[in-house]
Amino acid sequence: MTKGYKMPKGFLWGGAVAAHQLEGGWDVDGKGVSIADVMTAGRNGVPRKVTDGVKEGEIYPNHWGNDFYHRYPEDDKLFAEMGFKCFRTSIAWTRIFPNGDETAPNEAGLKFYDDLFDDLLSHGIQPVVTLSHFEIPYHLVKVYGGFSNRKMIDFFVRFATVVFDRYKDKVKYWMTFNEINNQTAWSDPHPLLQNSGLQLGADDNWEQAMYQAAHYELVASALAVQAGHAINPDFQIGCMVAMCPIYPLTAKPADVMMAERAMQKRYWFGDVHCLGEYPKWLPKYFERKGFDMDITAADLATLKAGTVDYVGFSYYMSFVTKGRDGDQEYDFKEPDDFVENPYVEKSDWGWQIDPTGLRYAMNWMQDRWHLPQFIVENGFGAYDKKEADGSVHDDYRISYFRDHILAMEEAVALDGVNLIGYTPWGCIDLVSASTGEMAKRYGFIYVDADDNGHGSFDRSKKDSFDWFQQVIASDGEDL
Ligand code: P53
Repeated sequence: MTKGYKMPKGFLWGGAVAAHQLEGGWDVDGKGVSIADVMTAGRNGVPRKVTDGVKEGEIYPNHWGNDFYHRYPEDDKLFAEMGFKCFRTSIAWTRIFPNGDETAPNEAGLKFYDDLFDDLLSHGIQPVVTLSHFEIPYHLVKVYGGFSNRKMIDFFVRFATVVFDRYKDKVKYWMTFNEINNQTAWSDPHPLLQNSGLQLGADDNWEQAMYQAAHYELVASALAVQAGHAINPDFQIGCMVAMCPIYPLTAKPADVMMAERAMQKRYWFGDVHCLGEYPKWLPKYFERKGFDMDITAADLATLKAGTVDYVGFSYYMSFVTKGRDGDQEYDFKEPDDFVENPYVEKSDWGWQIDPTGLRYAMNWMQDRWHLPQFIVENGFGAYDKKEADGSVHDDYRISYFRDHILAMEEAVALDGVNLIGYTPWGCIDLVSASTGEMAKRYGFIYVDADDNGHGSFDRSKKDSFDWFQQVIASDGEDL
């Protein structure tokens, strides 16, 4: 057994999920169609497709998830058995506002989360809630162009206000936009669609569109923070960034400068959320690129008045980049400018495994943003093998968690980082966001379902279940 450091009293150990990846029940009780409901299944190395509405004959794994919508009482019991103090999920926007532009919410959707939160609370587990986690109403995508449209700010703030008000006595910790910075990377389909609901054509300037959509989201987030604090001053409302630190490949000055610019381009979202201001390099960059941005003086005042209470972040991996000979612009572009890290191993999906990167990132954020932090995702997607007796021997997952939790504890115990809690991703197996697979499993709890939604959906414990239970029981000392 590895000896870790005891985490402070009240530390929030738990687990994390997102509504669209586990609930299923995609069209029940008045729920509308979300962007996740029109994304087909992909595979390791094969991207998902987005269809124009729900089409006959296509496979949409988010339609069933792991059937949490119908099975959550059983799952909450297992979370309680593991010792969870909190459970991070999202509220599916389309359960509350099926199309997104209604003025009155859907009562059946609101009731579902009342029941879920009450059940969690009855086990002593506090809900931690993300407002927008890759599940924008599809109607807002089709009719308004998602967050390319300033009107989205009002729709989002209305949604936020309704749920803040409804759950003001049940939920204390909130986050506005999941992994708001994930959309800096180019891939197909572009994360701009999943994050912000933008469907781009071949001629569109995706980069300008990304900065504009992110700006509207940041304004929407700042307004939501203010609305939330007015409803309940005890609310803690955070941002959520995908933290993958980017290292220079060597000590060559051009490599170091490129890595600095890469960090700026990936984390300026956090600067705005936490400090309430755009960093100085960014208006210069817009000017040089000729981006014509809709950013008003009123917006800038809103950003300053709506800074977040804490930094929620995911940590899975780190990246590496290098400079280009003779290039003084350092226009880092993701993922083209990534190179392999010769010093670390990778998962089966090519995600670089780097526990020290977590400690490094926590120090970096503490020094830059000066706010409490909350690790709201961390984990290891792997192919699991269920044995004939039902057991799953996931020692690779235990080993990933042991190393990452130790690095997290060092950041707290040795470096003084102020950390609120730790919620491993996909604490129960669910549908992968990038590939739509069930086979990319993260859970301590196994769900008997395959990529096509076949199986009993029965739950069972993996070896990592008992291991994490002991970590929580010892407050992080027994790893
Ligand atoms: P999946 C990319 C890089 C880091 C985190 O991811 C990411 C992504 C996008 O997939 O997403 C977060 O399921 C996200 C979750 C997601 C989880 O990481 O692709 O917040 O919704 O499931 C793991 O293996």
